[in-house]
Amino acid sequence: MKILHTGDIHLDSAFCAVSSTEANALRQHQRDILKKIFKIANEEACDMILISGDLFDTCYVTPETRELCLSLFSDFQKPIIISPGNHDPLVDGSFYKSSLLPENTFVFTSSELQYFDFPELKTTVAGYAFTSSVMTKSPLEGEVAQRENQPNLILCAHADLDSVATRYAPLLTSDILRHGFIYTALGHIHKVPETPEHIRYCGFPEGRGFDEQGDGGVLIVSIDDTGAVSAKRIITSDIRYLTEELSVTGMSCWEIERAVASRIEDMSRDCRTAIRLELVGVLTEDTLPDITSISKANNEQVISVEIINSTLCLPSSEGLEKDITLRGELYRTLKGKLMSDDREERRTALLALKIGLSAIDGKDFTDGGVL
Ligand SMILES: [Mn+2]
Repeated sequence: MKILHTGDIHLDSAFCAVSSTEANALRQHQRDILKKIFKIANEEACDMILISGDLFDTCYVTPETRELCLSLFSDFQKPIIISPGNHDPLVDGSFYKSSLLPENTFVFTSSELQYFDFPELKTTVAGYAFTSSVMTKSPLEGEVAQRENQPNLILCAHADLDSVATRYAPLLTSDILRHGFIYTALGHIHKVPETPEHIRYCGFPEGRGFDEQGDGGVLIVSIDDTGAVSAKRIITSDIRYLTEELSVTGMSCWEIERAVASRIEDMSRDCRTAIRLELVGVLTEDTLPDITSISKANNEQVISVEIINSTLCLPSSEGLEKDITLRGELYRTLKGKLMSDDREERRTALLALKIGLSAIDGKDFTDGGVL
């Protein structure tokens, strides 16, 4: 048996950061990704689709998205099982309560564990629904229900795995194992974490911003007659967001421009990519790169380039190291944090140093790009 496992699609996202025309185009693109997911399910000859929550971004679903879902669901003909998530909980007026849902669509309706049986597939899918935007209790707590003719038992759930204090369904791995699920299809955590085998987050099918980095995809899960499970990921995204750091220590202005251009080329090689590149390292003042000229990439694969200059750019850090005045003392005090592995700490320390040196020199640090 083959299953397509997806979730966290967030159809009809608001896309507040862009104009309403662009936001409409992005919402249409999300619908195209959904079509692609169903096309993959057909091409892979999947016997069912599991949607582990957050199919929609909110409880409000646009008429276009509603129509598309209804037609894709009914055309698929085989079972589609949905666990409403914290973004699209099962509430009054929800799409999931629509009387128009096709017969092959099975939506969990309770915050307690429920089961849908598919005898022809020798499979039972367990799950639950978020019935509001929070769920503080795990539906897997307590006794394990004794069920006859135990078939392949699968869990489809929107949950925050092994996160005890979460407000988003605190499932425990130990409870999942106790219930004996042969595969657990999870949604909610968009950046796919390390999990035990056969307990998998599907991740997003396409990133919507720099908080959803990299390629998006779905999982194709195969279960053989002995109950052995294997999963492969198929990329579904047409575009992606990527953030990388580039160390430019000791480089000349020209070398930096060349390194940036080459990195942009690498980052956008396989896919249309929105790029955020953070320059780090130590430079001397006369090699400060011209950020405006190097951000202009002439490459169709590149959607956008944002260069963040986090370099430590000093007249001479060596000079400051030995400086016996307040300038040197400030540098030495901040040095540990300037070289820290933590990006935020480094950035804050650099800003503190720039402001401090400007202040000591009697310069206006609110101008000239310092703040
Ligand atoms: Mn969620």
